[in-house]
Amino acid sequence: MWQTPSLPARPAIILLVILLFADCPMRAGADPGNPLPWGYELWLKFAPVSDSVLASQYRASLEGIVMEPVGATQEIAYRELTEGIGNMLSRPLLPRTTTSGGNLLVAATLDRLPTRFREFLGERKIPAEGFLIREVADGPRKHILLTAADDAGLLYGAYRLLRLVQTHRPLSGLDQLDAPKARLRMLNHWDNLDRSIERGYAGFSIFNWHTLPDFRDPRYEDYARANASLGINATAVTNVNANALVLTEAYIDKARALADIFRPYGIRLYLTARFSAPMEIGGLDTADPLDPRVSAWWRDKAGEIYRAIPDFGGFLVKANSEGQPGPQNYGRSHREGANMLADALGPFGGNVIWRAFVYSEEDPEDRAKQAYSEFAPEDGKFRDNVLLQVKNGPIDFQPREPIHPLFGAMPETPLLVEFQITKEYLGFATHLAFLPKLFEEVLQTDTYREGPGSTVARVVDGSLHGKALSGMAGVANIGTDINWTGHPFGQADWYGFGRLAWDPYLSSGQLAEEWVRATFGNDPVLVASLKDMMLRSREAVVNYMNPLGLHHLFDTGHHYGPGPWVDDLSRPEWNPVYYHQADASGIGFDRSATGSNAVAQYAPELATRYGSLETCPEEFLLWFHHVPWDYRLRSGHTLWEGLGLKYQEGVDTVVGMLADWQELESRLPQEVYRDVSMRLQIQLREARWWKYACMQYFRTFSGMDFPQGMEPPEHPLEYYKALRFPFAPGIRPRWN
Ligand code: GCV
Repeated sequence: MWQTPSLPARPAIILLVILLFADCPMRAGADPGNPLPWGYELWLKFAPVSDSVLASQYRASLEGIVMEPVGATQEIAYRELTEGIGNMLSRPLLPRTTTSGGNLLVAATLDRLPTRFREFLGERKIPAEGFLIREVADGPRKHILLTAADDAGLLYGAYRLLRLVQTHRPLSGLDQLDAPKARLRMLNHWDNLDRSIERGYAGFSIFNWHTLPDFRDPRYEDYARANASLGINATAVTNVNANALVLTEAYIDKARALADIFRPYGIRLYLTARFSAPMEIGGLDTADPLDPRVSAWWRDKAGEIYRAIPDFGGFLVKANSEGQPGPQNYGRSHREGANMLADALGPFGGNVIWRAFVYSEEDPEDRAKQAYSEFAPEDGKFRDNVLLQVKNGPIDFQPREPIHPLFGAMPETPLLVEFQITKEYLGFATHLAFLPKLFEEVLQTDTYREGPGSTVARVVDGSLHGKALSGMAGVANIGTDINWTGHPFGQADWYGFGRLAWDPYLSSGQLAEEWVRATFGNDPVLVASLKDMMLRSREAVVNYMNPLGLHHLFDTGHHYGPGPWVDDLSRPEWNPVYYHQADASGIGFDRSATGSNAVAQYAPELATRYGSLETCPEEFLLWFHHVPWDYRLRSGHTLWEGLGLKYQEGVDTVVGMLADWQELESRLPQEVYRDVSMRLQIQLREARWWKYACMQYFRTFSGMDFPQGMEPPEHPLEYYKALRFPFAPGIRPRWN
């Protein structure tokens, strides 16, 4: 939800600092005598292996490299392997031939692999973008073989091998055949052409459209590299609340420059298409998708783009949603709009990614039901190159939501699951909330659409309905901040998203551990404590913001902090009171059969589970039910008591996180230690703010005393209601 705000003013000093650091390169021109500030290198530091026994084992396994790179992507793989392994082993990884002595790293795509190494594949086939890394015997010698069917696979395999060494995994007996489970693994940037970022909390956009195409900021390549290291293979670089200008000739040329940089890293560029572009930049008097002049305009536009960017991915479209233009402006359906664009892109191999995030101010139906009602009946009626992009839950990236009912409900339509990596609703860039925990919860939820085991992960990988085209999109949390993500731990969200897009079955625990090892090193105490802290962090945020299934209690527009009392916005569903429905009798949105019946949009197993008070998981209680204040929770507490105690639990978890962090001071780089300490202090203060503000407000309905065990509020309700944040970051500028 957003509202048109006044233009955010940013102090000149912040701009100056950001610009000073904005073009800081990770690789190109990095000066070894002048190390980069902490965080810029992300999880790609490839620091020397500190354990001397392990380091000598690695040195013995990797005595040289046999690789004759062909083309830009293989050159990158070669550079990564030689530099990365050289760094980690504190000695160069020198080129060799297979006839020279020693245990070697042998890396080549299958078509260039020496014949005697092919036999090590056996019957196994390496899929597109996949790779095999295997320790193979060559008489008394043992080589590490890295091979792939294509260049992208070789690059991904190189990053995997680097990760194995970086996280201190053994190479002996290694045998990993891996490939991405989904075809499309994508970032969505909500970046505007003026470099502001809608819901961005880490500075300005890294994409400087003003200086493109001539100025090729080294950061573009560092960005591509970071994505490629995770397997991300697509990016939409402009906001879904789109500006038609990006489709003009000058901007297509700028986009070409970006696409050229991304291409060797296996990344295809997408742009957001404003549906009214034929009018705004094409001189037409309509954007009606059934008007032949409009479809001809889009066909020509597609041709123009593909002449500049032959591997252009396609358009990402937000239409008839939150004020964006779309086919419904002309009485046409989403299907008609999407198919018209698909016909324009189809001849060039492009896709249309059509977002299902729609809800209408004219529609009195429960907002949680509207997307399903709109799209489910259209299944099978979209062109093959249309993907429907569906947010993880039916409302809007809340700290916890049940899964979107569209998952598994459109067997004939390719689907992309959309997550938000930027923390619009999870505390911006000051709160630590490890999002892969949220992503994992969604991915592992069973839709039951094709019987038990029909998880959302199987929607992502396409296996649920045999789809070749499917995947995952994440709204990026990246900006010009020197560490890319503002909060140092925001890097873990980018990392975890990318890894899950590659393999939606990975566990959040594994991802936390990988990231900590790659980022902070392999000190076992650090790894165990940080991993534990990260895995607790998301539930803490749920508890102190939106416990027991409450949702969208955020203050208006900027979504910074609590505003459960807001009831004066023009559209009912923009008001938090719409979502919690607190009154003297209780609290919660009745979406059971006696209420909006949103439960009926799920498969019967979930509909029954969610629809009854007795079986509804308590984490979704107030999402699906309006519950009396004195209702007994499974703990034996009344709902009112349980609510207060959940808020308190969230606060207490942050107290624990801060204490754990403080224990680690001597093991952490000072600048990160200080940075995260300050952010955790803010998080703690704000967790208390959420608890006090919400409980004070809800008490006006429950009329009950605060439960024992909950710290009493610091201020009266009016104090919290009066707080204002006119310059909170991330709001869309007025002119867009
Ligand atoms: C890009 C939410 C956000 C908007 C965002 C929208 C969307 O409503 O508040 O800023 O707009 O989602 O996903 O399109």
